[in-house]
Amino acid sequence: MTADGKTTLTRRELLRNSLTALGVRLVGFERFPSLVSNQGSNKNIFQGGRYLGPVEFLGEGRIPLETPLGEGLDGRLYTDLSTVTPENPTIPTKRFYVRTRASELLDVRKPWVVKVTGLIEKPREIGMPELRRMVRPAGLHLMECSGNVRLAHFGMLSVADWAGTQINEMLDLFSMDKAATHLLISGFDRYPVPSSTSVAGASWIFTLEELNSAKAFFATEMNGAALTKDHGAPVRLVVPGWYGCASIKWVDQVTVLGEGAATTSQMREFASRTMQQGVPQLVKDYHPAVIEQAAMPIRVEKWLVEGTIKYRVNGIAWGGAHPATGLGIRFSSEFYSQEQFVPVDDFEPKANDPWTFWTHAWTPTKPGLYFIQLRVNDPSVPARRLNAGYYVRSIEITDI
Ligand SMILES: Nc1nc2c(c(=O)[nH]1)N[C@H]1C(S)=C(S)[C@@H](COP(=O)(O)O)O[C@H]1N2
Ligand SMILES: [Mo]
Repeated sequence: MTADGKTTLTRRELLRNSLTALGVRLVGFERFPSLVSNQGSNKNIFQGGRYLGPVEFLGEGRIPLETPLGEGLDGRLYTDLSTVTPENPTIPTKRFYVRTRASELLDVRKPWVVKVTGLIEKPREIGMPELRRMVRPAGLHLMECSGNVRLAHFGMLSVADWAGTQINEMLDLFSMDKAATHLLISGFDRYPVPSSTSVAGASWIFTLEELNSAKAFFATEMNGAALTKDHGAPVRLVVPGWYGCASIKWVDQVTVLGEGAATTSQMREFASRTMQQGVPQLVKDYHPAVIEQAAMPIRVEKWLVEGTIKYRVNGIAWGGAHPATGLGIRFSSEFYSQEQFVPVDDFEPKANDPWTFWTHAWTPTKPGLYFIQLRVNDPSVPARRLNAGYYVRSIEITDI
């Protein structure tokens, strides 16, 4: 397709064809093992061993990673999670996943304002200088698209170091009616070309309590610099612990609402992906779009240790409301398996947001195809996606 140098495909066609036509980008894996710290029970297993190379995950498509693809609502950039290490837990902005790229209709030359209306005493517009005066560091937060799929190597998951204005602080500027219970947060979402897969119009309705307990904020900076266009410049919502679909970009309107509101088109579009019952028509029937406890491997390394081949599985855990007490892992030759889970060697959960890193040493007894699945040891922890096998990844072991 590109061999003759005459690329006539549009970016969107490229995205459509990329499953079959494009190769997977190669990464310099060699530099990672030395960076990974050895803690816990299998502490020194790999010390003095020789790193032989990575084992690629199978059946995850050939979409190029960390390359902007497509335009507008169909625009994507998938993060390469295999390069993430505990020493560098944030994803640089140009590698942070993108779901929906900035619209060509977005006019960033005229001063941006956020219109605040609804059940408040004096509706008015807030300009960026006023918003920026309240900006404070917000720390590291993870964002995951509810449509984060295996065919894109689960690359719609990233962590950045954010700064912004806490929603609460902004609301303090207003005197609210007694009936005020919810906020409708809307962003610019008009595109020159309609999307084949997504609905235009981006807004989400939260209870004031949900925004408060999540410590939601209007971000103006990520990783120490102003937001980029594709990530929602000049201002976007970030709701820590919730799926990305609630983190509205290009925020231009905040409406204070009372009880009884109907769900927005964005909420209905993402109903199944955020695990709602059917498509709720009313906000009161819509569950918070929170990320439940999840975990997956991100890099499998092959090592030679004292004459034997060993594998080191590196992974992440994220989501959920409380740090998990333990993680189990299993390597099975079938997707649906009776195989028992064994405790992950090195897992010290510190937080649910952002991600926690774990490693596990594994010595397979026979070559073949393996499905790697994780689970939390405590069955009372909600983990529907994890338990349904959503994040199962497979590899082929040829050397033992
Ligand atoms: N205005 C607007 N905001 C939006 C979207 C959109 O299409 N339009 N997509 C949402 C979805 S589905 C996700 S996962 C996040 C992605 O944010 P990112 O592209 O900065 O990673 O933005 C959210 N905010
Ligand atoms: Mo998303």
